[in-house]
Amino acid sequence: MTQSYDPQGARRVLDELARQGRDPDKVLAQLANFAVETPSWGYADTGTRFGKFHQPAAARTIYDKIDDAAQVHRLTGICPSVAVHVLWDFPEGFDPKVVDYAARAGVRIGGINTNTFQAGCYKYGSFGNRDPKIREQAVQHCLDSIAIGTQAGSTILSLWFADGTNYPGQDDIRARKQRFTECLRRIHAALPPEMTMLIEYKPFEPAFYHTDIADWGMALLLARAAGPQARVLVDTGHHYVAQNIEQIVAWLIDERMLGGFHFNDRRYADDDLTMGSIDPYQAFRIFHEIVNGTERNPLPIAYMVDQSHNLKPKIEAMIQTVSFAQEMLAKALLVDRPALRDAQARDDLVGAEEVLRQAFWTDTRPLIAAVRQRQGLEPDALAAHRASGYEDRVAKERLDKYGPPAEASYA
Ligand code: PSV
Ligand code: MN
Repeated sequence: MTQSYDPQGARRVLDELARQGRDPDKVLAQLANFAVETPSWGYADTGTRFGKFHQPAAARTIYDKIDDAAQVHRLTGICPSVAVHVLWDFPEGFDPKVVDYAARAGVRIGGINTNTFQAGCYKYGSFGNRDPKIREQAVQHCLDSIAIGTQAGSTILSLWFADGTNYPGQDDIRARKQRFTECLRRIHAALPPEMTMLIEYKPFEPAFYHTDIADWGMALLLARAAGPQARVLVDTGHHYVAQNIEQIVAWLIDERMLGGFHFNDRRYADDDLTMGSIDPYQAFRIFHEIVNGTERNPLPIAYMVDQSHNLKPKIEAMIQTVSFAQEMLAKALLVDRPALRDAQARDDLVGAEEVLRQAFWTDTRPLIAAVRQRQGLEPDALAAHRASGYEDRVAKERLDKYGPPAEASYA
């Protein structure tokens, strides 16, 4: 089913690097040091507004989610942190015991994701709400999230707002923008120096007429207005289908304002599908722009996954995603940049595109297997996970411990 280790395949990629006059060890180190954060909510049961299909092995508590994230890290070696969603993971309030638990499991708490979209009071928005009391409540939630981040040793506050309106005329769009600016400034003022605040955009859903932070330009303006520790977060699913995401990435890097990613794939909108399952070439082009823009001028970028796997086994889907991301980074590192610049300088369109295609069509899976072997890991993380029996074991443990979810049917 999956790829076994092919030392010759790895050798072929290393030879190509040597042919380009590159240091293969440096590339191997870049791949080993790549880190992708996985989301706690990607291990739990989720559904659509039409229903939920439960999985017996799905994580129920933050402790289960940490265990699952640790399993992904043990097998891939590149997922040392897990993003948390304040309300979903700490419904009874934050318990600092979680931090030690994560450390013992071999991971740490990563991005702190706020939730100002679920409670009934946010029906007409949070930071954009006309009612100052609701805005105050949303600001307080974000300040509490900063405090959680400080206790958890996290350096990322990740903000996504569902705010918007459903009908023309429902509210004053400019007034809402001004309320957002003011609230974001207040949050920014409370950030400890080591914490970055990421502002995520999304064109629609749940708002269907206008969304207050609908695209990267709006997020960029708000981040600039908020303060120097604010950056833009690009969720790959939050774009219209025809949009050129890699250009957005290139521009944000050039502005030094790209702070992080939420990786996933989509066919229609925010579908939360496994990264690369629909359009691997687009993911490659995004990594190409990252390498192109940061090779000589490094930029701290938080690579995170934001996927909800309704149908696939959750840990398997996560392993697929992070392995894919590492494979795409390897392809982007393989791009023969001097040859590309040369072809560009001669207006050789075909030659330039062929440089990209050459890298894209090179199978980097054996190289990732070699990186894992150097780290003392199994070369094929997915096969190793399947062979480990982890899924069956935790399914049994979780059913014994919690019983089936009230509305679940596994038949
Ligand atoms: C919204 O669609 C989003 O992308 C934000 O990042 C949320 O925090 C996350 O999904 C929750 O699933
Ligand atoms: Mn997201």
